[in-house]
Amino acid sequence: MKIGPFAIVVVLLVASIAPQVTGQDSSGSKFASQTETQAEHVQRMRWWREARFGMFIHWGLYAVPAGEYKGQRSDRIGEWIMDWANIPRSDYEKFATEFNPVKFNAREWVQIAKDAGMKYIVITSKHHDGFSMYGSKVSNYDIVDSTPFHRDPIKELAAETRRQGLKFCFYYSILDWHYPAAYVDAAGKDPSAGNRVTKMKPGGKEEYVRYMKEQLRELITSYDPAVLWFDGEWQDWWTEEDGQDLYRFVRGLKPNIIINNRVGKGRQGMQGMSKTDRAYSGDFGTPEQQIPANGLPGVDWESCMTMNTTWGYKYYDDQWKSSEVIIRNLIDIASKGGNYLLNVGPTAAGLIPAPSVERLAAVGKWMKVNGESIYGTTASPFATQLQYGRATSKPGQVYLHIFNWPADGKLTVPSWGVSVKRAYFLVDKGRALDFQSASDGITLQLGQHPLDPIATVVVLETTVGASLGGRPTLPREHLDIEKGRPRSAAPTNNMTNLDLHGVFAVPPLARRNDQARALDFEQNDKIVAFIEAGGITRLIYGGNAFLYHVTLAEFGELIDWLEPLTARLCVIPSIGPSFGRALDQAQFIKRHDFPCVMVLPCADPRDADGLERGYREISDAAKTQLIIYLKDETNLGADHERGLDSVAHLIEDGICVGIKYAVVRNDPTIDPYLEGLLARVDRKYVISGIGERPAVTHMRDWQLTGFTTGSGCVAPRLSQELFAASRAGDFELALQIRSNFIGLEDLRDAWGPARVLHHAVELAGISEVGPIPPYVSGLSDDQIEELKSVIEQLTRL
Ligand code: FHN
Repeated sequence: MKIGPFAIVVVLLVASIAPQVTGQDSSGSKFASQTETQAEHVQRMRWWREARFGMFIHWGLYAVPAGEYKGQRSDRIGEWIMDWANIPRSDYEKFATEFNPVKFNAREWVQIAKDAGMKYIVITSKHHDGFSMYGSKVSNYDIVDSTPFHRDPIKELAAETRRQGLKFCFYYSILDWHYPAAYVDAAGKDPSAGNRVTKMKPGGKEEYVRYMKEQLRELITSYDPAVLWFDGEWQDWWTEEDGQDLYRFVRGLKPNIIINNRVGKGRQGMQGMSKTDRAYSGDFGTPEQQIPANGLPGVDWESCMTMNTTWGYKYYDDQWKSSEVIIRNLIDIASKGGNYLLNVGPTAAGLIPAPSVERLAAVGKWMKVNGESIYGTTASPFATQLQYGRATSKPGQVYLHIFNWPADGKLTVPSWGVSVKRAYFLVDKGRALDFQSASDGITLQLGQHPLDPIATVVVLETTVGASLGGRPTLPREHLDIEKGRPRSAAPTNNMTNLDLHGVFAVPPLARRNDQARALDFEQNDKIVAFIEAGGITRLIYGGNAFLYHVTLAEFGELIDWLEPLTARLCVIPSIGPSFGRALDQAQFIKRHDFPCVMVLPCADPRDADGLERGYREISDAAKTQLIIYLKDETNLGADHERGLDSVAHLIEDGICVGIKYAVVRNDPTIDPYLEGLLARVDRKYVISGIGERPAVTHMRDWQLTGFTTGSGCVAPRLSQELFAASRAGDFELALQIRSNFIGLEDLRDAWGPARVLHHAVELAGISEVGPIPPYVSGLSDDQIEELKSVIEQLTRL
């Protein structure tokens, strides 16, 4: 066996760089990527988003000294021993001769991960020490060529991971303390030792990038990883452009691979999320050893964490987290819409330390019973953190994870705009829990003792019978025959404390391209899925869906299709605009349980008193409360003041729970009518109702709660970001994001908002939309051509 100098074989390659386009990645920043529509992006990220829990494996030569070098120990992380013990390269290389993990057993490792409930494994193919843990053809400083082991554990692990149905992924360090052209220029440090920052000899970086690409090519073509988890990108010689180039190179080799944001320079330190001041590369944020305070709607992120205080094995580090802490971390992270990448640091003999195995088994025991409340879930629907635990959600279910059991066995759950049909312990689906509903939420009777001291999961079902195979099993007397649902004490709807703080998408309505122009719900599902994937959980079906012109029969179909969505989304249909039509439509609404309905603005004969009486009758007929849509100062009649008074009355009496304010102003900072409205009603009831153009001004200068958006149906993530920036008070960023929408908003204002949006969704590749119903005509070919380029611009962001 040959001992140093270890050779690095550099192959000059013809880099196949794909065309440079910009896009917006799910780590919140814009990125350079292959041409990928948002829908394709959603598809590529799907498995990862549903997985929620993975194993990180830091294994390498540093497991040989195991945290001690010539009697020197440190409380620093073990895999950095070449740095903190100032070990010159030639000395560190000697660890390879002692690295012989004969006890390594891929089947056992994968079994431990699988039994813990983990869905993917990310292993260090090469860490900062530059040692390749696989058989590399471009370096013999690897486990096959330079250790007595002479086996390729990565090959065995990749095969076994697939055999047991998990996803196999790689960690790869951009920082490489072993690369010949790299050196350390720091006081007291050996130039060939490890160090946080290294420098490159002239021409060394270009050479190293070629070497890295050759290693990544062999890693991807030989082992087919599902994720590339880069690290060590903080070197001064590494740039965002390098990151974008490497991102493209890797996606060029495997288009559906997922790459973390440490490929480029976007990461904000250990907080891990990407900055948003420009385009950054990467598909997800990487908080390290921490969990974000709040989730970030629409942003993919994964928190990586050690089980003790080191990533690489240190024989004396026994500061192990308890399994309770680990399980609650997993729940906390899932409740904020993130993934948990939990680390193990195997020994040089090839064993995962027993304390890790024990804790993973305990996590697995909990996941065996409660996995459903983690996998494939999305973030908590509640506006604020629950004091007694966390929540995750899925279509038709919200999972409460109770950490702190209520002394009196009663638990209050705040309303989130959706009504609860049934509640039960996840471990005992057959036994319904009693609960009382009130306007601000429900109170559950849980009983005296937790079923699991770490986290007891209660399921709140928001669609009758979902967990019992879809058929209602409740006794007839419990069923409100007319509504076909449990007779609950709750008022007819639960919008009283509607949370208008957010983005409401106002989607178009797809129709079949046939004589009948029937509503096409297969395509409408796609539009909803796309909007939801962008992080928007609130929908208003109104003008953009041409509800002014739907037939009553179509309205009935639409309502039947919308109702199941209410289980996971806040869905608001519209009725009217005329009184008679609204009353007819109310017959459909009252049979379902929408949080409220919006009344389309009336341009027919009307006056304030008449309208107020009409709205009260409509609300009563529909058995729900209303959002009033103000598109013009005369919508409430010629007497503006009187009109605003009537709105104030309707709010006071709980008939109206929100106002969609959509009166267009050239300068929305000057708006006496809005001033008059806000002088009468609390601004928490008023939402900016005309898309991104005035939204920032409305939220900044008028403190309106949120905004509705049509264009956001084509770029939901961007709308979410505009809202998040505004909510955070970063209006400069919000205005920057807003600027991306102006192109489309201009065309919508010029040619008709709903008309343009209808075509825009199809041009964006989100769904087919079919014809626009009569009374409104489609766009001309020239207009569509012009719109196409605007959409291409927006959807690439
Ligand atoms: O320096 C590395 C460290 O060794 C470890 O790999 C962690 C894992 O995320 N990342 C770096 C520190 O940010």
